[in-house]
Amino acid sequence: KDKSAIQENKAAHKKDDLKNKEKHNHVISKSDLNATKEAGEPKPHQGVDSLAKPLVKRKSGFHKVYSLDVTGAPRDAKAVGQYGNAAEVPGDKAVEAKSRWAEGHFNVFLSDQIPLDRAIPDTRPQTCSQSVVHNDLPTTSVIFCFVDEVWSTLLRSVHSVLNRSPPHLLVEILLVDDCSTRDYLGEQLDEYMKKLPKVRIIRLKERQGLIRARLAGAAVAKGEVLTFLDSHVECNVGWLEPLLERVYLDRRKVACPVIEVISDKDMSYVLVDNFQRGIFKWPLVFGWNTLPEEHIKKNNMSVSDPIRCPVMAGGLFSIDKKYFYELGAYDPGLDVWGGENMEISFKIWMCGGEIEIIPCSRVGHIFRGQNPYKFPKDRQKTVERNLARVAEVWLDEYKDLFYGHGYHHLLDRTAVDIGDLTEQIALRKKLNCTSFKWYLDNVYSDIEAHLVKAEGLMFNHGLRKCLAIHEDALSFTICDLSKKNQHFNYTWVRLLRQQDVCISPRDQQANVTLEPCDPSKPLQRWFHKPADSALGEHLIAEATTQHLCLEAGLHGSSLHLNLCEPSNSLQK
Ligand code: LR7
Ligand code: MN
Repeated sequence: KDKSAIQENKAAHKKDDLKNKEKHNHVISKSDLNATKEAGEPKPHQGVDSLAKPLVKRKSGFHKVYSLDVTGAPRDAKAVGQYGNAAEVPGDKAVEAKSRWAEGHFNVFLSDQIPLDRAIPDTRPQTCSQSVVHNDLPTTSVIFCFVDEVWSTLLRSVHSVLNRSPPHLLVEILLVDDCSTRDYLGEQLDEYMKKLPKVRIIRLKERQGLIRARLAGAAVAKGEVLTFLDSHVECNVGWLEPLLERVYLDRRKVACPVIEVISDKDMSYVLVDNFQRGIFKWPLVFGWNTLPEEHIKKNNMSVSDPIRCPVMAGGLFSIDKKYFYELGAYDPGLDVWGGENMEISFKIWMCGGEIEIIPCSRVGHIFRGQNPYKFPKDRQKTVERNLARVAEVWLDEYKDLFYGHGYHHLLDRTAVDIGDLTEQIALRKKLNCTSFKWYLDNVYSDIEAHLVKAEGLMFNHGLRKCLAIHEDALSFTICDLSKKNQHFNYTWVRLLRQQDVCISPRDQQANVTLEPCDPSKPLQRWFHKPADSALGEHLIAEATTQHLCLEAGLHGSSLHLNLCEPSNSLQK
């Protein structure tokens, strides 16, 4: 198959309904395998030097994916942690190991014992070593940004890329130092990297956070594809080509490896379950879940097929460089850590791209319980501010679900400054991106995303009548489900709403009226005390100094606030 055939396939692909895209993953047929002969077929764990015929870039055709590992048979088979095995702290070193934990929030002592080029088990699904990729894959720059990374993990990350990436595809490794404070990351690192011609170090004068640090790396990258990695990883055999292949097939595909686990305790390399995809739960919390069984069956998926992901984990992915900039890269207003994975994920899906996990590409990552570096400002505040920026720009009316799951306080913009969003909003418009509702319907249809927390009638137990809006005023009347003016929403941001008007105390006084809804007004927020609480079901006006309860007037013609009383049925 020549390249033009593939391109035709690509064109057809773009028109397809997103839901059907998986079916087109395999554009390479078995007969293509013949083409690999020409290019030579390296065996797993074969050294770079022994490649039968190094590929010349820009030659059409295919080859079997290079299962490179220059360590081949490892130099020291008996070394600590070799082959990704668990390492153990000797009894007399336990105190030392413990005291060094905080340097990286993992077992730094053990990491320092393990060879920088250790072998790890090839955990790819069986078919992966036989799969074929194009000879003329795009080149890549690998970007590691780091702050105060542990020496041995940083170096092991770099060596795993150098040892397991086809040299002709790896233009460079960019190490972006986000203003580290540790001595060894200065001259000592410069010295070390002088020996590795592909490695360039970029020093940021001020701490920028990982988002702007990545942007600094991307800005100087020379490769056609940007490959971002965390600075405590080990790339597995054959990790790179399957990622670049996806970008080659469609430059709007953003490819992520399967992220495996390097144990923070014993540094062993642990493989993860198949069919995992990246998702989020409210309030924009990243997580993993297994593809539903029926989805796997319906699409006849094998363990090596790409997996569409509603969101990516954030740290490890390949993206076409030009496409990254077309998308406006990251919102540079995001600080330090967090939320950028949501931002780039929504942006990719809503503006014409796709995110996939590629099971034939696997990278180990040390998952840590805590960030081992300082946040210039409060950590919690930094992350929630980032998330609020993302919610405001990308979530449309669904942003209420974000705020409504524990972030109500962010709505008060006099207390919380989330910065200027003009450019981000303009960008979304310019790119002509779809709505968040489209994203939910087409990319992540199994998330729970009801726009309001509750809807229906507001029945008062004391009067045994329902609240209604009649002639722009509130009053109680015989309950009737068919009457629109008795329908209220209780929104995620705690408004009691009918169309555009909301129930609101008149300042701090006892009277309650209707006002145009405005979630930034704390006075309009009602805390709902659920029915199963000892106090019974109440609606408490949040912003009143005494936390007053909503109460029906005796004759049903009014609504007011009063001191909360558990036994007062007019408050229920
Ligand atoms: O201020 C900073 N400057 C930096 O350069 C803070 C961090 N960094 C570097 C840091 O040294 C590291 O190399 O940025 C990288 C990521 O930071 P981590 O390792 O502390 O992040 P994490 O692994 O805890 O978190 C995940 O979510 C982050 C949200 O902002 C980023 O997207 C990380 O890249 C991401 N990591 C992964 O996706 C790996 C798998 C984790 C999961 C699930
Ligand atoms: Mn990490």
